[in-house]
Amino acid sequence: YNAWLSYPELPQGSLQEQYVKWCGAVSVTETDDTVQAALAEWKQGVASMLGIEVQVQAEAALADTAANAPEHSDGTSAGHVIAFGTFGSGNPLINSVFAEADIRKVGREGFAIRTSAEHNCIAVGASAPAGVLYGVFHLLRLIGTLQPIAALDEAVNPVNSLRMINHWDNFDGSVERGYAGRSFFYENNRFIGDMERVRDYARLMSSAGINAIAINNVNVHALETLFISEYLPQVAEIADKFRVYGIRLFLSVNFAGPMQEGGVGTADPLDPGVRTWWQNKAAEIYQVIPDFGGFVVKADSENRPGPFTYGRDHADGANMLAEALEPFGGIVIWRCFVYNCKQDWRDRKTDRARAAYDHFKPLDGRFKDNVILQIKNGPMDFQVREPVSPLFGALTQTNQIIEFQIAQEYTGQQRHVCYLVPQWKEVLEFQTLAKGEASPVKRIVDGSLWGNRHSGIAAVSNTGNDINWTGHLLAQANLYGYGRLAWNPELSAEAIAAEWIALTFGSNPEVADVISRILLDSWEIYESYTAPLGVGWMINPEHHYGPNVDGYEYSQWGTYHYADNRGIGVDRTVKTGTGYSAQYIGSNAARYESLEECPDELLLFFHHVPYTHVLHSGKTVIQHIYDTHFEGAQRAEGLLSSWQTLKDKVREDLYVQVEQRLTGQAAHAKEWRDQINTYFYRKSGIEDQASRTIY
Ligand code: GCW
Repeated sequence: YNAWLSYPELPQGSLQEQYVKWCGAVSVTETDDTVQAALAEWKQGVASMLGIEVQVQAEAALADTAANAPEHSDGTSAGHVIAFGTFGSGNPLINSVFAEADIRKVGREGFAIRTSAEHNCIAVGASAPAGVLYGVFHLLRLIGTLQPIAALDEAVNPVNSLRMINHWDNFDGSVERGYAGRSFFYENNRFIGDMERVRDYARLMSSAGINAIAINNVNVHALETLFISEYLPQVAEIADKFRVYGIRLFLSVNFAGPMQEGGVGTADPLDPGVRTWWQNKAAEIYQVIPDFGGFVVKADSENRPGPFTYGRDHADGANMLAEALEPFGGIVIWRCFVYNCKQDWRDRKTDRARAAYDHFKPLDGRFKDNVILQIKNGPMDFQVREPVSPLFGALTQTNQIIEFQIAQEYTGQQRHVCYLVPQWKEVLEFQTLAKGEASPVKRIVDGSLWGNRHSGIAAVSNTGNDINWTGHLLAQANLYGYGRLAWNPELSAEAIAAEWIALTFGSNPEVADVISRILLDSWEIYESYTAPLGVGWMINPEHHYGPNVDGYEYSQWGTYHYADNRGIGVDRTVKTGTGYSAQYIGSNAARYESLEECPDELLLFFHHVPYTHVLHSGKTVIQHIYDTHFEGAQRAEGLLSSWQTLKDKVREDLYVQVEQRLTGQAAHAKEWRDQINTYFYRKSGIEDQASRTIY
């Protein structure tokens, strides 16, 4: 339940002795809730990892912190102290350890940390209370991952200013695409009010670096529409808990709110009555939630209402809401997941992949300064493999954030292990070429490439009321990893995995090796036994779990593979296809357009090819399908056997949970293997070169 904040006891050794020596006493002089939350966390972490009860020093005692004070019998040293607080707030240690030059390096949410020999102190100083909390989590993490702390000296600032989680929780307690039980906010159209759980959630999120959470589904139904009116007091209670942990609360809103709540007969964004309605709403919200983050909006998408009904565009809609929030410093996060979901499969011209760019590129520059466009990482929908959305690079005058999906909707639904940090990193590193070679997605979303006022990363949560939060224990690594990556995209997938493992399972290197391999191989394995070469979507309609090659082939959702007896893939070239490849810049467009140059893993996303087409790997497409599916299912079995080497080495209950899931995955991977292989064998009539069993 405490996940990566369970603070396993540290092994005896020189580092542990060093920590014990330092951690006996703490100096904190501020009463601010957030600083006090940091103190509570510090005490809990130190008690649990090191078995010592931290003494909180009063101000008077601080003065005589003597350099050569005696060692106590429990190994703590009276001379050593940890100090934390905001700069200039009256903690004498913070004020003496940090000079003006240090303070200048620390941003709004950052912190400085230094081991000072002179003061016999490890000081964590920040500009604001949230930075203190991040700094304390940082120090706890250093200890939990067995890093030396005797010579710390750095200033740490988050790279992305918005580090957001989107819940798809509904008021009835269900979670759209939720795979970890039900909502811990709502049940049966009421707020559960379990504030302890909300607080623990806020702790977890804050420790991973999250600073913004939208608590309701982007599909806003009738009752959730009233979150900004009737239910505002309960929403405010959650915001109060979040605030302590440096998290701003956001709400998803219904664009047709003014109509549903009555009074206004339209939701036309240019109608003065509608504008006033939203302005009044904003004022009411800020009365009770003074630091309210703003609105998340899914409009004119998958049957949600929006400005199109009134002949207006997305900029009209977003700007109207932005105007209402502006006086209070709120922002509008407008989603770009807009496409025609009523497509006729016979229509080969309409290409869903093109939609976001076609809708939003022409609006670049028209959005107000407090509007952010939220763009899914790929042009389709969180498939195991997609190219990067071409909107990154195309919008040069608009605030934008990327949207990832921590929930594993299309990547095994938290029944299969699929560590997504490597995928997210690949996306963030993608060179858009928007401003020459130095224009990776990460520099667009952190706001540095175009100098945006608002920037960052959002992701769909994978949590629920399951006791371990994420259903599959190993899916916690995605939640943790997302936060860490949003804080600092330079962290490697390996380093993030190593942190999560140590914080969750303790520091046994053998355990760490096995779990790390499982996590780092898992995305590739999942990809290999599911949809090949970037084609995507071979899943059962609606619930999206399990193989069904033609599940979406004749549907209206715009998600096709066009497999017949000769070949497979979607022709998205300019020359003969939908022209999607031209949405990329320069050599990216050329590479995707070219059958020869297109990377193997995206081949079927961009091209329709015969099964005998030879990949860069030297294999034919059909042989690639057979080989990866046989290997994938085998490697899925391998995940289980690796895990089984950990029996008796990790906590029994944790061991069992994961063993069960991996057993299910191994069996289910065979189902994928056999359905996909059989389908393509029957379509193509081409034998497997290795003559393995295909049904
Ligand atoms: O991935 C799709 C999901 C929908 C979801 C939609 C969206 C919240 O299947 O369940 O709706 O994306 O992102 O809006």
